[in-house]
Amino acid sequence: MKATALAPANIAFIKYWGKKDDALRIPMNASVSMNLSEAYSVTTVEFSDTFNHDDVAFIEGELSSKEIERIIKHIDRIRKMARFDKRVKVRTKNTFPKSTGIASSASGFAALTLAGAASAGLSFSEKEISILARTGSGSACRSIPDGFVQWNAGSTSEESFAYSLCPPNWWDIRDILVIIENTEKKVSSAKGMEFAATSPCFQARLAAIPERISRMKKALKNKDMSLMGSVLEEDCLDMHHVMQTQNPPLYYWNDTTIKIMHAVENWRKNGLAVYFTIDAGPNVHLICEAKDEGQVLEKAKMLQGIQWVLVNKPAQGAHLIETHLF
Ligand code: 2P0
Repeated sequence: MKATALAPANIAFIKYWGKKDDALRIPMNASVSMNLSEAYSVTTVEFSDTFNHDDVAFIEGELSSKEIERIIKHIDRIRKMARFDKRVKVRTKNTFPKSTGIASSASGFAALTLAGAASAGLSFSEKEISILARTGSGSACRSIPDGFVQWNAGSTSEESFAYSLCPPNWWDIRDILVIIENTEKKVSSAKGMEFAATSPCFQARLAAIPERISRMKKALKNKDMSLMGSVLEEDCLDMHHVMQTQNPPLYYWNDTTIKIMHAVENWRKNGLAVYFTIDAGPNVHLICEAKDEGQVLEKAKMLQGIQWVLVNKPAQGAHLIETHLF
């Protein structure tokens, strides 16, 4: 059977950095994120006895042999659960160019997991799909539930899954994603995370997270942008502080990133309620309420050294769709 899934990328407000189990991708800390409406992957999977080899490809772009290997490894997990050895055809596409530095592994592995499980005839709960997606790429488990999402670290695979805190229409906020450069990142998150515990700041970060998550949930509950903004900036800077003090250190920011961080501070001093967060790359996500979108967008487009800007709303999680890619 052929199945196709659409899955959003997500932006973490409380970030995942460091694993307690590398193979199972069980994180050291819980994280909180929002699904992005305009950055998503669509993936079609078909298992069939008539295929004589696995055939995995990206539509409009190339997949490296390493990426294909990681996808096949995930397909093998699905084959094992389905107790069959049928060969597979996989086609996938993103709404954003893979090389822009927008995390494609979260949306990609979430869509692959849902379409793969459906194509294999496995009827899984949302929790089971989230667990399986996590084993492909950690942050992919957060792209399964709807809207605003929490991923509990857990200490076993069964305990480490994501669930929705609020639906996408709970709060009309924006992630105005400012894309700065289009080169693939030099050190992958997976590689970088292996060294998280070498930072002298890592234990302090882990200790601070439960209270930070409580404040984030309070901000969500009360739709309090000033609280949400201060917590998400605090956690972003804390994660980058850990990255920059790891051995070897990781510097994901460039000159333009830092200029935008200063610009955001100035805009806020002038009364505009906008906050930044940054992942494992130089791009900056500007978080604000819908009412401020116009003003933030106008300012973002005037920034020097940027490539393009993508305006995201909170979005539904991964779901099956009827339009197949082949
Ligand atoms: C996050 N990142 O919470 C953090 C912020 C990057 C910085 O999740 O090894 O691609 O596949 O589990 O999910 C990126 O890590 O890593 C990530 P793997 P993943 O969004």
